[in-house]
Amino acid sequence: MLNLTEMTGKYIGASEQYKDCSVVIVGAPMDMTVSFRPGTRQGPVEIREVSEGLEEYSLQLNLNLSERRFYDAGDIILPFGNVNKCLNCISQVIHEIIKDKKIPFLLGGEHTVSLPAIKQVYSNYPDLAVIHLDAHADLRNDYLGEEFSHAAVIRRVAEVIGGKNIYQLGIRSGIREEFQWAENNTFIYPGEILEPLPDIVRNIEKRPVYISLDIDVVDPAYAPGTGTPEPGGCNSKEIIKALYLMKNLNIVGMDLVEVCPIYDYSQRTALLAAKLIREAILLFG
Ligand SMILES: [Mn+2]
Repeated sequence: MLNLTEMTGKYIGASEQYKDCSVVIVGAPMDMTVSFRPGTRQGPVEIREVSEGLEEYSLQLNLNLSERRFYDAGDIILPFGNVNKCLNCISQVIHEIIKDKKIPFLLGGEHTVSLPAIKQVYSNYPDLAVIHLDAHADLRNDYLGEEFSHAAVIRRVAEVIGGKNIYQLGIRSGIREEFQWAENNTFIYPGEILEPLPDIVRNIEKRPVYISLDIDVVDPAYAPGTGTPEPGGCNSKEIIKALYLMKNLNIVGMDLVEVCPIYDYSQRTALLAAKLIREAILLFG
């Protein structure tokens, strides 16, 4: 049974039993390589806390969390200061969840935490496709010489799973080289999330799919609590709808990263994240 840290608050409606659950929520409170404003290590705790403010029932889906069995394993204990060791710790936990034939829902933390998670999921599902929702391309070769950085995470993922298995949506920020690289190496849809999704879903509906959702894909007006906000994004309703458009996909893993509570005075970012997790549990659990 996976029980990583003692927790005061779990995600709303989480089961006490690991064994029978289909989805396992786990936090990766890492924020060491961020390029602008740190603080995402508090993200997982905050998302759980505000989840208490949500109903367990989703009107749009006509489903209740009590109709799904999911477990909240707490946060992974990370040796801060050593990026490689942190990524290894995350890798081991995701490995365990996958081995138990469950779907990991990883809460960041910075986006770098997606790399070990996707690698582990990919090792079990070699036909994996990744849907990457983000304001930033995250395709830099390195950031200030560091190859393991939240600004380079999708480039690292592409090196493992092949860029043509990655669909990048909502992207509106990066350096020219990233977009040139994306042209030839990934499927990128700058600035758009809803328009390209139906076609993408049709293309990958027979494959296992991992969703990597950087909360900064949403406009800072709706999600100000993040380390690298970028104006010009989608609204809350649109990002929720994006999940609904993916309802027929075989989701085998997901992460939601970059929620940064110290810039989230109204808690609206964490609340949006908590709602996205609820809908994802109901859709994919
Ligand atoms: Mn990102």
